[in-house]
Amino acid sequence: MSASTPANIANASSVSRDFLNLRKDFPILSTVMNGYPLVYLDNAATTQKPRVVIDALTNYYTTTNANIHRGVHQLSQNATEQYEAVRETVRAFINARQVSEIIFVRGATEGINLVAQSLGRIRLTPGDEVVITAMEHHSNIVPWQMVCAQHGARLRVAPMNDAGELLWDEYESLLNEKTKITAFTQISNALGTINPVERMVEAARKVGAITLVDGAQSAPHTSVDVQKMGCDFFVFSGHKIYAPTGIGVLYGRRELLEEMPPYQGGGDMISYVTFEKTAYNELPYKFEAGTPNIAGTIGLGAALNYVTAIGLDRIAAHESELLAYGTSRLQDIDGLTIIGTAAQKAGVLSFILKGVHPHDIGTIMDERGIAIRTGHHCAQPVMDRYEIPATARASLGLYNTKEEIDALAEGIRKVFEVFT
Ligand code: C6P
Repeated sequence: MSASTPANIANASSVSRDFLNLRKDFPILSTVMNGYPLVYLDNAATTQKPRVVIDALTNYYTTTNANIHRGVHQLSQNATEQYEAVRETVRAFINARQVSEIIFVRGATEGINLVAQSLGRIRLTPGDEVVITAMEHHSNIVPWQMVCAQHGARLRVAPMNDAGELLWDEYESLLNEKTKITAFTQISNALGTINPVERMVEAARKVGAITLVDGAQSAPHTSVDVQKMGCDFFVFSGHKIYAPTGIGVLYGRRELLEEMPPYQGGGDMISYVTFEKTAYNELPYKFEAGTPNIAGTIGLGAALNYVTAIGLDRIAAHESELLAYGTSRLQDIDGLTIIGTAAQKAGVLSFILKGVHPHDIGTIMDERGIAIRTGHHCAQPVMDRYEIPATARASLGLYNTKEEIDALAEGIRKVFEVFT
C-alpha cells in the first residue's frame, strides 16, 4: 500500500469511481452540517457505520438478545452461535491459524494492556528491555511504561527521521539479548507512516524478543496476514473498521497465550472455582472474563464481511489515490506544512498552517461541515519530535472522494483568509 506509486494510481482510478456508489451504504453521510454536506475526514479517530452493521445490531437486539455460553434456552444458544461465528470471521480476516487465537477485547488499547500485564508477569525481570518506536500512540507507550516500572525493566525507543520514518539501524541496534518484547505500530495515526513490520518482526525474532503489532490503523486500510507478518500478537479496534465502538481483537500465538496468566478474573474465564483454588478455562475464554460485548461482536462480524466483500486491496488502492491527490492539493498551499512525509504512507494528512493554531483550523472547518481532528492525536512524543503542540489531521476512509479533498483545500484557504 505505498501511497503514490504511478502504478497504484493508474489501477485505482476506475476503482475510485466504484467507491462513490458505496457512500449510500452509510446513512450518516447524507447529513447536512452547519448548512454544508458533511465531509467526514476523521476516520483515524473512528469510522462511520454502514447500514449492514447498524442492521446487524438492530437484528441482534430485536431477535436474539441473550447472554452467551450460559443458557440452555434457544435465545442463548442463538446468541452464542452468532458470537462464536464472528471468531471464525476474524480468524479468516487476519489469517490466524486457529479460532482459539482470537480474543475479543474492547479495542486495541485493551489488547495491548492485556498483553503487557499478562506477559510482563512471566517474561519481564529487572534489567530486561522493551523496545517501542518514536511514533507510537499513547496506547502503545503507557502500558509498557507501567509494566516496565512494575518489573524493573527498561523502555527503549527507536527514533525516526524528519519524514517520520523509522531509523532502521537505530531500531536494530536497540535489539539485544535483554530485549524481551518489542511493540510497534504498523501505521502511525499521527503521521501515516507505514512501518516495515515483517522486517521488524524478523529482526526481533533473531534476539528472541516477542513482538506485538498495533494494527489499529492498518487493519482498516490494508490486508493483514498475521502468519506472513510472523508477529506474536496483533491488535485492532472494531470502530476504526466500520464496526461499533467497544469491540476489538487481540490475536496471540497459541503457545504464548497458553503460557500467559489471565488478565482479569470473573465469569466465563474459569472451568471451576472453589474458595481454595480456581482452574481457568481453555483458550480463548481464559482471557474473556465477564459478559462480553455480544452485539458489538456481531456488528464487527458484519463490518468485516462488508470490507472483505469490497476487498482490502481495492480499499488500499482507492485511499492511496486519494492520499496522492490530497498531498498534491495541500502542497500547493503557501504556509502549509505536511507533518509526516514517509515514502511508504497511508491515508493520513497531518498538517500545520503558519501563524494559525490547529484548533482554530478545526473550528473553521467545522463551520463548513468538515470534520477533521486537531490536537496531539494521543501521540504527544510525535509532536515533541517535531517541536509542535498539535497538528490538524484529515484521515481517509473508503467513502471519501476527491471532491471532499477539494472542500478541505478550500476550507484551508478560508482559514488563511480569516487569520491573515
Ligand atoms: N487512535 C486517533 O484519532 P482504541 O482507542 O483502543 O480504539 O485505539 C487506540 C489506538 C492505538 N493505536 C493507534 C495507532 C491508534 O491510532 C489508536 C487510536 C485514534 O488517532 C484515537 S486517539
